[in-house]
Order: sequence, then C-alpha cells, then structure tokens
Amino acid sequence: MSETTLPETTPLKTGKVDAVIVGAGFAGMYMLHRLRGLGLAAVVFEQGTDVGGTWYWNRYPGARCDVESMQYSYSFSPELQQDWHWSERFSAQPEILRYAQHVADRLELRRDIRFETKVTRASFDEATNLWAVETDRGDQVTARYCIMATGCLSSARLPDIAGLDSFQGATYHTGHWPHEGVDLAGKRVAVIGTGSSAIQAIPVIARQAAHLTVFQRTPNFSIPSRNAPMDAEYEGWWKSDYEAHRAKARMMRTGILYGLNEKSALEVTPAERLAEYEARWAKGGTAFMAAFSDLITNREANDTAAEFVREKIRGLVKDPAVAEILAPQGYPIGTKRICVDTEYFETFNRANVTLVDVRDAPIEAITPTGVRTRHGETAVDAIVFATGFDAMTGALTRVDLRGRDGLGLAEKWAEGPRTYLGLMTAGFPNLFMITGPGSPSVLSNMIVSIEQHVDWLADCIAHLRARGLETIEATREAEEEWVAHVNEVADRTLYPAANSWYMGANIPGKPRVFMPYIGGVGAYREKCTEIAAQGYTGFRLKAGSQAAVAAE
Ligand code: NA7
Repeated sequence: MSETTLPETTPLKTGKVDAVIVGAGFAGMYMLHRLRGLGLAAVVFEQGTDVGGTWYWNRYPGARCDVESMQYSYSFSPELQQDWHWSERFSAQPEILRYAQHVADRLELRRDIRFETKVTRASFDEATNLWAVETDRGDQVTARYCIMATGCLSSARLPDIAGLDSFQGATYHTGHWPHEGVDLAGKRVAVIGTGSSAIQAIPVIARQAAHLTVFQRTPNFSIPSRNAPMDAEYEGWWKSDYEAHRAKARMMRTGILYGLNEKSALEVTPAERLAEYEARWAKGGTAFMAAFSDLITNREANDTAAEFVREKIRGLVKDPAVAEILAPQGYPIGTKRICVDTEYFETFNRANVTLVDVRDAPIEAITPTGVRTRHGETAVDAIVFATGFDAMTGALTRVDLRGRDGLGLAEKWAEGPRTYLGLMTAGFPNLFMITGPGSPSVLSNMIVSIEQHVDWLADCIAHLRARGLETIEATREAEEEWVAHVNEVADRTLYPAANSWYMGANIPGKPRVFMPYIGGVGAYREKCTEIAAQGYTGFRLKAGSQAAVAAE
C-alpha cells in the first residue's frame, strides 16, 4: 500500500508522495515502473518535454550509441526485448529516443512524469524523515524517498573563453542541440573539442558545411564502428536466448558481452599481437580494448595498442603533419573515453576541413566574427561547442540537496564525491543515486548498470517497507572504506594517468578524483547483492521516530 495516492490529473503543486524521482531518462523511467510495481505513488520531475534523458538532449548530427543496439536496451521485459527491432548495429540517437518513447507509451509512464520541470532543491527533514522537494514551477512535494536519476553526462559545459557572448553568429552545444535541427549547408563552421561527441559530429558536419575548422586541444583514440544495417542472423542469435546472453553480459567487466582475451599483450609474439589488433579493428567498436587483459593496467602493454592505433591514423590521414596532430600521445589508450567513429580520421582529407591544434596556442577569445588563437582569427558563421559535461557529479550538485543538519551535497563533496557503492552518501537518508559516482556507471553499458541499481533500490525499498522501517542511510565508516577501495582499484590501473573527465580534469577547480568504480560490473553486482542479502551491511536502517509517526 502506498502512503498516499497521487491525483492523476491535478497539476502537482503541493502534496505528498512516496517517492520523487528526478529525471526521466532510462534510469528514471525504469525506477518509476518498479516503484509502481511495489504499489508506491511516485512522481518524476523532468526538465525536457519528453522522456529519453541523454538521448533527448544529445541530438547533434551523427549522435550514436557506442554500445551495440542488441545490448543497449532494457532487459527487464522479455516481451519488450523480443518485440523491438533495431535497424542498425549501433543505433543512432533518433532511434534510441523512439525506443524510450515506445517504452513510455507501453508502460504508460508519462502520467506520473511532470515535464519541463526542474528540481531546484531537496532537503531532508529530520523530524519527519521526509524529503521536501521544490521545483522551478513552484511545486513543493514531500516524499519518503528522493531518487536522483539525473544521469552522468547531463550537465553540459561551455568553456570559460573570453568573448563568448560577443559572437554574432549561431552557437550550439552538442548536449543541447535544437530539436528542429540545424542547417549548416553553405556555412563556415567551427567545432571546438574532439571528444566522443565531436568525433561523431565532425564527419557529418563536414559533409554539410562550406568549410569546417576543428579546434583540437587533445587528440583522442578512436576505433571505427563498422556500423551497418542490423544483421538478421545476429539479431536472431540474441533473440533466440536473450535471457542467457544478458545474464552473461551482466557479469562482464563492462556489462557488455564481447570476446575478452585473457592473455597479456606481452606474452604473445608481435605477429600474434598485430593479428589480434587487426581483427578487432576490422570488427570495429570498443571491444578493441578487450584485445588483451592488461591494456588498462600495464603501460608497456597499453603502448602496443596505442601505437597500433596511431599507425592506423597515419595510414588514414593523407597529410603526415595533420596525421601527427591527430595521433594521440602522452596518455594511455582507453584512459580518456575510447571513441568510436564513422570515417572520422578520413574527414581530415577533405578539402573543406582544417584542423587547428590549440594545445600550445589555446583559444584566446571568441570574437564577434570567429575564433581567435595566438596565430590569428578564423572567421566562422557558426560555432559548435563539443566541450563536454561536468561529468558524474554536476547533475547532482547543481540541485541544492540538503541532508542532515542542512549539510549541502556540493559542500560535502567539495574534495570529490563520497558515496557508499555509488548508491547513497552518508548524512543523506533515503536519498538514492542511480549510477552515482563510486559505481561502474560510465565505464559500463549504462542500461545494464541502470537496471542493476534500480532493481537493487526497488528491493531495498520493499525490504524497508515490509519491516516498517522508515530510513536507510550509508554509515560514514562504510563510505570511508568504499571511497578508499574505489581509489585503490583505480590506482591499480592506468586511468589516473590521463586528464580525463573521469578524473574531473575537464572542469577548472574540480578535485582530481577518479569518480567511477573500475572493479568491474560483475564483481560490483555481486558485492551489492551480497550486502543486501546480509541485511544491508554498511547501511543504518531505522524505524520512524515517535515524532515522525505523529507527523504522519
Ligand atoms: P568530452 O569527451 O569531455 O570532450 C570535450 C572536448 O572538448 C575535449 O576534446 C576537450 O579537450 C575539448 N575542450 C573543452 N574545453 C576546451 C577549450 N577551452 N578549448 C579547446 N578544447 C576544449 O565530451 P563529449 O561530449 O565529446 O563526450 C562526453 C561523453 O559523452 C563521451 O565520453 C560519451 O560517453 C558520451 P580536452 O580533452 O579537455 O583537452
């Protein structure tokens, strides 16, 4: 039985629900579905006009998932996964958004989602053990549980470049692309940034624009996607035993089922090594990084893969000077998010594309007419900022979240995020994060990690309610230990060697802490399951205080 029932038709201004969910991406949608299944009244607040999260916002040309379609979908409903047909090996943004919309229709999710509504503040009331949640539309809602399904890469970031507002042409951020699309035909376009988003957008923009100038600070390693229409046989193989394949994927390091080579790159002959890399390059996709077991732990092993990709770049790009600028040096392959592309490097062979290396000559200013570096100004009609996100913590800390004693989350995390399992943070009872920092999240197939967290949370809430318990809270000791463990595991890898958004390095002033958990999706899942089975070790579970009961 739910504590209250949410009136379906009345706009929510004040009221009480069992749970507030923030965000209607894949995490928020599934969380709502699970909570409904438990008989809870839940409301979702979502800034966009529809569901889809990442796939709602990131509509830039070429936006595509780099996890294969057959694996980048919900697994909780056998009917849904059998019914849905993906048209390509790697799905493009419009198709993933249609899928999210289809799920929302099928499960009738929208009636409990308040769109175009941003949660501005949520504070925990210790007298009643309830969260008071406020929105920019004036809603004031109390809830037993507050669930942040706000995504890991949703807080878009513009760099602090002087003169940004002075530009007289059009500016776009890949993460906030206009819904009506953008016609860049005949335009002189600048793309700033060469991360995953830029690497997908650049080949498409180059085909439209009169001229494209790419401003690159750090080159990225990118593997060809070899995207193609869905192979019927491959789709059939997945669908013939989806459950068993999914079960295997859930236990993989990344939550993706692919061929993992258990050998070290250093124990095979150079010829065998090359053959392995060539085979994976030909097959395409991020499985390249699974070519050998030690690519992310051993620099010497990593160098062999990095050099292989650099050689490929040198082969693809006709101008040797341009190829050298595009060939990443100075950080291990995979320690900045590995990219997957369609004819990215080849695009620099086009006559209408110029690459500007801004590593040693940073962008000094955006002027009314273009982009200026020490070497001069490039006049453009439009600027595309592919400059990324305040990853993992940004979407959480930009909401004014207040736990016990009015402590703010941003304040608590001033030195870096601190969580227990990436699910909760001490001092914030009944505040849950889906794929929060300290969980595998961005290092994994996000939908696999989302489902694992949502299922764990739903089971946890059912556990509390069955026992008449009102709050769950991570203990400081468990949090300390988990943070130490997350760091210790990261330090066994090469990840901390790169200036990546995993490390918070893309945001000036953000503490350098490796944020996701790299212990592996399978091992992490087992740990979470074991903790729950043991009665939620490391969490404090409490019945309501008399005051709280009286206030009900
Ligand atoms: P990323 O991967 O954070 O890429 C942002 C890019 O923007 C990166 O190349 C940055 O260079 C560059 N950047 C940022 N600020 C500047 C300035 N001031 N000057 C020049 N270049 C700049 O974001 P994406 O959106 O591509 O990808 C994010 C994730 O979304 C991706 O990994 C997928 O998981 C989906 P830098 O490397 O910092 O030198």
